[in-house]
Amino acid sequence: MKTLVIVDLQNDFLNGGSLEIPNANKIIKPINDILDNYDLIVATKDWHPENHLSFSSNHEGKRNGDTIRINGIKQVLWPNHCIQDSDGSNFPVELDSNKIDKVIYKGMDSGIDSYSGFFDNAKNKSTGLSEFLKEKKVEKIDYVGLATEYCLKFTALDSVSEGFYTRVITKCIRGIDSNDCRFAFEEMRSQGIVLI
Ligand code: VGL
Ligand code: ZN
Repeated sequence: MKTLVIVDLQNDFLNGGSLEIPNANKIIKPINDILDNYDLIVATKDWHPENHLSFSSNHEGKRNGDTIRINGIKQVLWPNHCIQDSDGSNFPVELDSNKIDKVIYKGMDSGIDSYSGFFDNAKNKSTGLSEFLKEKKVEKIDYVGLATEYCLKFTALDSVSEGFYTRVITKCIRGIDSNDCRFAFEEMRSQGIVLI
């Protein structure tokens, strides 16, 4: 079963969004163009409550980009983004989202972030993605989406550790910081992820 996972392709990460990623809109058309190559299309959605710990607005005296440490886990602070049922959490209208078979939600627990589409950042709780894919007998997965050095990377790394043959389609991803993206590419490659 040819399977594609689209990571966090949501308005808040796109042009004009609260956590806008440079040139992110450029991946929408190339993603639309490959959708018909797949038998199964899954999308993840960052899906935060308003009181989520990753929002700097929920920490007095903190600003976007600051980092805090909670229960031993480093947390970058972000602008409010992808709040449940807000327009910023929606797929962009330009995406052929009618072709998506399953949406996996993550980041709902106000006390912990979830960059990966598989597990929260403490690796304590599954989102159900791995169980869903294994039930469908999926063995190989291609990944596209946002952001290269955060949710895309952590999702792909967990994909490998869950035993899936994992590829990332590089023309269909974008990141926040070009240096961090270079490190992310190296890390993904070193873990056996195929970058195409
Ligand atoms: C993401 C920062 C905060 C992502 C999500 O989708 O890469 N980045 N929440
Ligand atoms: Zn988030």
